[in-house]
Formats: sequence, structure tokens, C-alpha cells
Amino acid sequence: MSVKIFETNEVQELLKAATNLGTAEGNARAKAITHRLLSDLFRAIDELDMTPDEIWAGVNYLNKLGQDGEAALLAAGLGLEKFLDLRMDAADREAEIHGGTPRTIEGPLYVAGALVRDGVSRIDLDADAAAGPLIIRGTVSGLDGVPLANAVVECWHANSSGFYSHFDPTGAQSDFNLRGAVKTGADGKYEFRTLMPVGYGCPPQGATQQLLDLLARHGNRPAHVHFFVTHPDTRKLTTQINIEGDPLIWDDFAYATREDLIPHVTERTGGKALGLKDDGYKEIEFNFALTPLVAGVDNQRVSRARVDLTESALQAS
Ligand code: MBD
Ligand code: FE
Repeated sequence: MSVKIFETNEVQELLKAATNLGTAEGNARAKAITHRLLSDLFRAIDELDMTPDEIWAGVNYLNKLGQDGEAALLAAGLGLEKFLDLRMDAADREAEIHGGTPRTIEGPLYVAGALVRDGVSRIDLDADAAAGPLIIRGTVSGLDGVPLANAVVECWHANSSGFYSHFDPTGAQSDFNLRGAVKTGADGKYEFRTLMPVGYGCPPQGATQQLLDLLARHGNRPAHVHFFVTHPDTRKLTTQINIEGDPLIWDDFAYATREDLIPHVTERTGGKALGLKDDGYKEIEFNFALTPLVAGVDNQRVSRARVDLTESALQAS
């Protein structure tokens, strides 16, 4: 069977009816987007001759995806989140906004509400025998290189099992383990004292890995650390650094690696005097350069569903 009915009046009318295109009621943007996406799906069913079995497998897949809570994970794995970055990069070029630390994807595992400390924060709350100490430090500046006071650097990363607090399937971590926030002083400096992360892997029984298996793709990320960097006079930066030497750096299932986001890791001693668990520790220096507001507006703030464990959010729930 290879029928092509997409262009028929009956199907075109069906698409219009299903999205209520003929009326002024409803949300015009939602109607336009739904009509377009549904049309593209119908056309694809025609052109690829998708069978009913395939369609129902896909519908059931969406149910599993939601049950597993993995829609945002799949968005990262299919490059949708990367595509949004590429569009923001292109928009910046078009607006002649150049320079600054490169953006890269947020991913699905941020939790709002980490305690904000001045200058330095120790964020390894839970013991992790397999992880050695790591200090990440640097300066936040504007494009002119002048250090910015009152910038807030938020950071979050995985433990030595590749698990994030609040999303750890073993339930082993305290709420804000390996998550922190630091406010800079006049020198623009921030420092996180933490433990070396290990790369993330998609839940093996989850919907995301199920599709990746069909595509013969792995669901792993290299070891990395996420950052939000905010300041009242600049645009919010969403980025990550990778841990140098990880074999998956250029084979990230979420496509987040960028050339300028792989800082050197230096071996240091003197950790005991700093209160670290070992005297030998690793240090990463990574400086953030933030870009100015656009006509007074931060056009880099992305609204999306996030876990929010701030005081007020807890009280409201
Ligand atoms: C992660 O830690 C992550 O950063 C992304 C993008 C996807 C899954 C897990
Ligand atoms: Fe991550």
C-alpha cells in the first residue's frame, strides 16, 4: 500500500477542523503551531507509508516518555536543545553580538534554590569515596574584561556514579548535594569546592534509551559541570564545562561540547589546608565573560519547567 492522500480536500479540511483554524477563538499561536506540526506528521505518514502498528507504537511511546518523566531528556538526546542553542548563536550573529563565553544547553537536571554564598562555596554535602576533590574557580567579567561584582554563579553536577541530587535513582544524595551558588565581590571571583564528577548515562530502562537503542546510539555524556551566570547588567549565561580527558568529550549524546568549554585540569597539593578531603586535588580555572543586555533586555532567559526548592516554593506547595 502506498497511498498519498495528504493533499486531498478531505484531509486538509480535517487538519483545519482538528486545530479549529476557521475561528478567531482560542490561542492563535497554539493553533498555528499545532496545525503545522500535525500537517507535517500527516505528510510524513503518507510519504513514509507509516503503518498503523508504527503509529500506535509511537503513541504508546509518548505515554512511556511521560511516565518516565523523560521528555526533556529526549529533547537533549535528539539534538532539539542543541538546535535551540544554534538558533540563539545565529540570532546573536545577526544582531552583531560577538564574544563572551559560549552558551551550551541547560539539560533537564537543574534545581532552583541553592544557598547563595559570597565568593566561595563548598558544595559536596555527602561523602563520595570514589570522587577526589575538585576546585573550580575563576572570574566573572563583562566583554571588556572588567570584573563584575554581584554576579551570581550557579553550578550543578553529578557525583562519582553520574547521578545528580534530587534525580538520583538510588535516593542516596541530600537535596542540594553538588549544587551551589556564589555571589562575586568587587574582584569578580567565584570558587566552588567540590568533588570530581563522572559522566551521566540515560536510565537504561527509560524511554529515551529505548529510542536511542533503535538508532544504535549510546545515551552517555562526558563528565561535565553546569553553570548559570547572572548579573543585573548582562544577559544570563547558560553553559557547561567538560572535564578534560574524558573519552566522550566529542561523543556527547546531548551534543553540548564546545571547543572553548574544555578547560585544563591542574594537579595541586595543599587541599588539607583548605579543608578538602585529600591533600592532592584537581583545579580548574574557568573565567566567564558575559554579554550586554539587548536594548535593556535579557533575551537569554529561558522559561521552562524546573524543580524549584526555594523557601517560597516549598511554602506554596
Ligand atoms: C545531564 O546531566 C545533562 O546535562 C543532559 C543535557 C542530559 C542528561 C543528563
Ligand atoms: Fe548534566
